[in-house]
Amino acid sequence: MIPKDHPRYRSLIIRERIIEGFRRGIVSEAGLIAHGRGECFDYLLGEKTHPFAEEAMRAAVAMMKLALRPVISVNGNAAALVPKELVELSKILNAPLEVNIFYRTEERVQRIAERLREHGADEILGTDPAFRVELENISHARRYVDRRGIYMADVVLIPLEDGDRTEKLVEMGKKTIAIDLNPLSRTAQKAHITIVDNIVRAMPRMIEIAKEMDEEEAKRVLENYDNKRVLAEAIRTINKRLEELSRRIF
Ligand code: PTJ
Repeated sequence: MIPKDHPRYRSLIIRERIIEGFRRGIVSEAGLIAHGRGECFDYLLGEKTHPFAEEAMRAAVAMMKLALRPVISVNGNAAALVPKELVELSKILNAPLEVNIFYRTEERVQRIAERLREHGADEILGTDPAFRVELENISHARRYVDRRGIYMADVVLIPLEDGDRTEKLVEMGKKTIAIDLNPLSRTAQKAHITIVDNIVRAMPRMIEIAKEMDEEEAKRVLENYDNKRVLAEAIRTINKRLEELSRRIF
């Protein structure tokens, strides 16, 4: 039990969710490590949503609203941290959820799907071998995608994705939207839209934005969006924060 007055209460509660997800067979071993990396970048960002992330979230929602076949890719960490929000965003944006994991076991695919169902998901892609397609030139398990989902999608939301797959999706002509706390990761750099924020803060905010934004606004938002500028702003923000913190010491 984490005491509420602990200075790092919120971060520790989120960490507990990942550990619980690991115990329930939803999160992979590597998912625990990935979470630690995320925590570190979140610390550098001051554990809050910055204007550059808000801007990227608005562009992300706009892109999904205007898409013909948007899909939300779900891995172990995302399912452990924000299952309810994934289901809600999927329904608002009419974007199916597809379980797509890096460290693939059939059991974990089913556990993740079960968790999404517990939170109200009706249809979940990526679980039925009959619809499985193999992407070429990609060696690990994320080469498997669902024919009705990512394979056909024009826009894919990829929270906490690995670099190889992001590159592959971009190469296939898909618009990709990453949620990644590390603005230097290959995924962050390769995606068309990069939300440098914690998924636990980003998803609820994206739901709010999705409820408010109409098509006209979506078009305007996308026209003015520049991911390179947003990424550079994220890196500069970390840099400024570190300088400030170091000055406080000496
Ligand atoms: O469930 P699986 O098998 O698909 O595996 C999922 C992981 C996350 C293990 C897999 O996709 C992986 O290895 O990813 P990477 O390459 O470690 O990248 C994960 C990225 O997510 C890193 O850049 C982290 O900084 C970032 N990250 C971690 N936690 C969060 C996060 N970004 C946003 N919100 C978080 N809570």
